[in-house]
Amino acid sequence: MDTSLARLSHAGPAPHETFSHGLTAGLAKTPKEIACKYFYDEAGSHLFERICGLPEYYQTHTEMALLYRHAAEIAQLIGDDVEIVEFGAGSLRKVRILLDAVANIRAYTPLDISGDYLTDVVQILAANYPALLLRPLIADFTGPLDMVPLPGNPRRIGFFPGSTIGNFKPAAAIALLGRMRASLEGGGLLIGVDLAKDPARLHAAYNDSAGVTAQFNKNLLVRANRELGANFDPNAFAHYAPYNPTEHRIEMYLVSLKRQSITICGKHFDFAADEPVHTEDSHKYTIESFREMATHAGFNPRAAWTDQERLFSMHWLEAR
Ligand code: AVI
Repeated sequence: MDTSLARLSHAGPAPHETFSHGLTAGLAKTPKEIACKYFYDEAGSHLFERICGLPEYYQTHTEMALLYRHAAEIAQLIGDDVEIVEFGAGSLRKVRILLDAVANIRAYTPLDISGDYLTDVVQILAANYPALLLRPLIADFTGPLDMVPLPGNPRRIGFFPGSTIGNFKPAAAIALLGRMRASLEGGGLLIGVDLAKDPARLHAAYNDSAGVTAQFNKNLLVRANRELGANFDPNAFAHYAPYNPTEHRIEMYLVSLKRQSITICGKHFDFAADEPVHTEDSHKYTIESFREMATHAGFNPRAAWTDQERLFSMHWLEAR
């Protein structure tokens, strides 16, 4: 590996983005909410990995199958002499499909808020792809996206799998796609998007029989207890994840099972019996509705791939 560019650039979270600030600000709102970015501490990331392997959670294996099946066509659209920029902590299994299919990748730039995750990525990939230039970047991809150009300006290709775009409300999703588009400087974006489907299928995916999604949701409370000395009893909250067909999204909540008062960092929060705390939205699109959204963000949508059951989609978008 060429280590000259593999130094981790570090920004660190601004004070208003820390878990303690985000949690207490969200619980002070009416209705109460906790931002879904706080799911992903170490325990939460492991729980999410387990979700990805659940039989009900069709998204991960369907997306992997799409990537394998269409790798040659995707590689042709991407072209060669490119820099691949991955937005957020992805599964290395997914990006490897691209690294193996695309000819002559100049650099791989994984962008994530977790330095530990990036260190692991660099170690694993450096061993397997010794000729690849790795330049991990510690950054929040929802913020400004400034990347130093590589010598010779290879075409920039964004990779944003896993339908993480669905966790943003449509207006915020368009804004995020717009910032990604600007950072790609005329390149392209390969993005995975979950599709609207039978609500029963969606409901099962977010209410799995093994209870892993419930544990993932309640990990927010466990994390608050561990990191901030809060006194949540996770058993006094229920995991609730209905599908909202009007907004085309799964909504996740933690519902207080009784009247209770919780102390976090010296602040008191009262919960009524049956009071919900909103923890996540996961929007579902049709291929057409997503292409329309991408167009609003300044992309020209080109190819789109889906599976036989039309569960999940991959899109190739060109930056205007
Ligand atoms: C990361 N994100 C796309 C997942 C989703 O499906 O919205 C997070 C998740 N929440 C519950 N299960 C999985």
